[in-house]
Amino acid sequence: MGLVKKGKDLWFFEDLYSDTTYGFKVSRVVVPETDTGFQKLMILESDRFGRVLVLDGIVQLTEEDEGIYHEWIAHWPLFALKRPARHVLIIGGGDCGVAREVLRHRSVERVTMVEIDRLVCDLCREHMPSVSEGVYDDPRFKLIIGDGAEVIRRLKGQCDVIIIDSTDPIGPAQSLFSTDFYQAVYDALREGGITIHQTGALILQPFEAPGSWRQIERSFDDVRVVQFANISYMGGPFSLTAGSRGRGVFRNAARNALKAYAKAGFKTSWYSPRIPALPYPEFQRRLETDKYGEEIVMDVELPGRADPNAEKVGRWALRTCDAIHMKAFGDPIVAGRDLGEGQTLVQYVETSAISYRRYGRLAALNCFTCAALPMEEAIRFSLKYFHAPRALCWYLPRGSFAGVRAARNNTRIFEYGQGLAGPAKALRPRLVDSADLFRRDGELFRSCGAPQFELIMDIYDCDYERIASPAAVAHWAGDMFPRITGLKTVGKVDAPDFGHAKKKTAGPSVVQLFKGGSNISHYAANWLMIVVNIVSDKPFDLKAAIQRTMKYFKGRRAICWLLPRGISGEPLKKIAAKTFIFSVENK
Ligand code: AG3
Repeated sequence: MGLVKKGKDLWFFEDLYSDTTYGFKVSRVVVPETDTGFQKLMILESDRFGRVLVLDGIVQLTEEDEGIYHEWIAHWPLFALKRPARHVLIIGGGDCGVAREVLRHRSVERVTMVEIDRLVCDLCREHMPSVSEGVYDDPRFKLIIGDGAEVIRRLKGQCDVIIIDSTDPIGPAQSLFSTDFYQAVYDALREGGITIHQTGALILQPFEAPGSWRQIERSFDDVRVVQFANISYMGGPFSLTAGSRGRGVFRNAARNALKAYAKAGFKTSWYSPRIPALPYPEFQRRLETDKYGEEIVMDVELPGRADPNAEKVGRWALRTCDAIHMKAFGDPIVAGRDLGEGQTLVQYVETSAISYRRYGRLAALNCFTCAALPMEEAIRFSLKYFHAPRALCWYLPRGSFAGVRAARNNTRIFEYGQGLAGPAKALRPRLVDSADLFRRDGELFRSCGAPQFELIMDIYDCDYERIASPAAVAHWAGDMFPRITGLKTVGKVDAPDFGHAKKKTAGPSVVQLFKGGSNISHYAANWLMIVVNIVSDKPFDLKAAIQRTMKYFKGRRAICWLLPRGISGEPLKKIAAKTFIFSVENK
């Protein structure tokens, strides 16, 4: 929206979110929107907030409250240190608000600021002089106009604190939210050093802080989130995510801060070592949340003789979305109009998918959501829709960070329907050693009497660039995987862009149909994870399929399930005995 006329008045409305915004009355346009070559810059004036810096339609600071953000992002890490900082690196921060606060620390001998966009520096200096007050005259300050992601690679073990004062992970700052960049930041810190990065509004940008948390956790020895609220960044609680080089650094942070602040020789307006700035417990829980999503897998017996056609199944998928409060994305992908034996229908939902396939009188249904899944509602709805008396169900915690044992204990195998005990009497899958399983996979496929198998893989610690690229995932699903397994593809690989990749959250989905099966994957770029479901009516080399997939995505470990699908009328115990869970390490 940007600038909007309201009667005689001019208003500004922020462009960050597509479905919510905030605005203020503008008394003067100080710098009209200018394309800097990196982004669109505008400086406005308002009676209430003073001058306001806007980049790409998003408010970066207002004179009224800039101190809140700048004090917290600068003083929290600087006072947390065990020994006072001497060299501080700032990435971004062209308005110089962070540099101003850092330079108040007498111990600091050198502040290097790497800003990519010279115009941000120049225009802020000219039109918001109070923000950079004193900075340019301080001999300890050095400005480099350049790409922080490149400059950082030349520094090794030199910085005490690295502050990343960037815009959001859209536009020029995108590379500053990647695993490679965070690794370079780690390498540039000295032992005991701290980095801190702005990671968005905790409610309105729910994946940003958890995403950076996961990535920082990968390279750093410890992670913390600092929470504050200001006016400039709409949405209440806002986050800074910090990483330490060295283990006990944050443990002593609060004590160090009290002592160092008392000796600092200056007072702050917004920061105080007495305010712990911990995230609300719900946010902390979400940061440490141990799973990416949930899935309910159902085999239901279809009554009567008529087989549901694609329209009918398509409606089931859409109405399942309603039942579990999910949005459907795009049209269903169908292997054939008549949806004959073994042919698949896939409906994308917000970041995952719902799928259907029929074998004889059994419909094999999967319902995966990356949020919490109202499991019983999903099952009850499907039974009703297909007039099925009962379902054999597997409930799977997907992308569980807690390890294979916890994943096993949280997996449930049960029968659902009239007079059945349901999840209350659930069984667990068999935890097996992957090497054993790989040795006898051929025999497993043959002897278990299932028309199909489902291999489910949650692969962790993948390479960011690989899983963030829909083309790279499509290459694996459409070419590599069929080549490794010999499974026959039906149609082309489908890698739609629903805008998830841009949000870098629970990422895009990719589907490749097979003859008698499918490969459906979802990837969570920020969580460095890819979650995959492969269904096949033909045996294939499990070891090669899993290990080469892991190698392709450079994943370090995987939790996998193997489910027999389409078995009718066997006791639950037998089904559970044929359901395996195992972990695979990539050495
Ligand atoms: N940089 C952080 C701006 C964050 C805006 N994002 C948001 N509201 N979600 C500010 C630069 C100030 N030096």
